[in-house]
Amino acid sequence: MGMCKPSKVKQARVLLLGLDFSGKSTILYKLKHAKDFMTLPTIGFNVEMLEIEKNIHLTVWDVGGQLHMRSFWGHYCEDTDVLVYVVDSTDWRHLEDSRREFECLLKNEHIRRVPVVLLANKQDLPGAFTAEDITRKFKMKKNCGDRDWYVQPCCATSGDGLTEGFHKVMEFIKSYRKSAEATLAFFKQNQNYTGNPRTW
Ligand SMILES: Nc1nc2c(ncn2[C@@H]2O[C@H](COP(=O)(O)OP(=O)(O)O)[C@@H](O)[C@H]2O)c(=O)[nH]1
Ligand SMILES: [Mg+2]
Repeated sequence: MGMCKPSKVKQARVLLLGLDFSGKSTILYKLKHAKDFMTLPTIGFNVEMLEIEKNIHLTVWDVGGQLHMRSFWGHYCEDTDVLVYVVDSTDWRHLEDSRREFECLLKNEHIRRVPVVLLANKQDLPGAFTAEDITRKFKMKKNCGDRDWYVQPCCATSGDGLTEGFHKVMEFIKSYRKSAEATLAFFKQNQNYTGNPRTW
């Protein structure tokens, strides 16, 4: 009887959030299928597995951003490795709303140390705020504290900037897991340790 080889595939979980109409589902399906998709407003959530790098499977949760859905965002935070927050860089009317939701999200205890990639989407449209504008308006330095963070300009419809954004996601996942491993090794010496850090 043959022995099963242990799987080399590693799993990580990415939470894709942002106000409705910011472009989350377009980003998800552009990355998944490399082509344009007609999106409909997301009722509830979409979830897809992406393989940006070989043998690392990202489970990406795209949760609806309508007002009534935002109160559920917190329920999706547990076990998250990276938060990807999408902003419609042209929607100056809702930018403050988006920032407020973002700040509230960062306070969730499950993602207290989780790295953040903010995608400043819709850069193809005239009058879009730049990544630098968004960095300033979202007070990234202050709000993200000592967690890893990065702001990537992108255009979900053409795909520009998405590869760069998700390479940053991969880089953050690896360093996040590495530091979790170090934490685990340190605390394993302590018999009373009952935590469950996110190691591979
Ligand atoms: N011009 C432009 N339109 C975009 C871009 N990203 C998304 N959209 C459009 O914005 C609308 C909302 O996108 P969707 O992915 O459904 O947003 P979601 O509610 O955040 O999932 C759709 O009509 C998309 O085609 C972009 O980068 N540029
Ligand atoms: Mg959607």
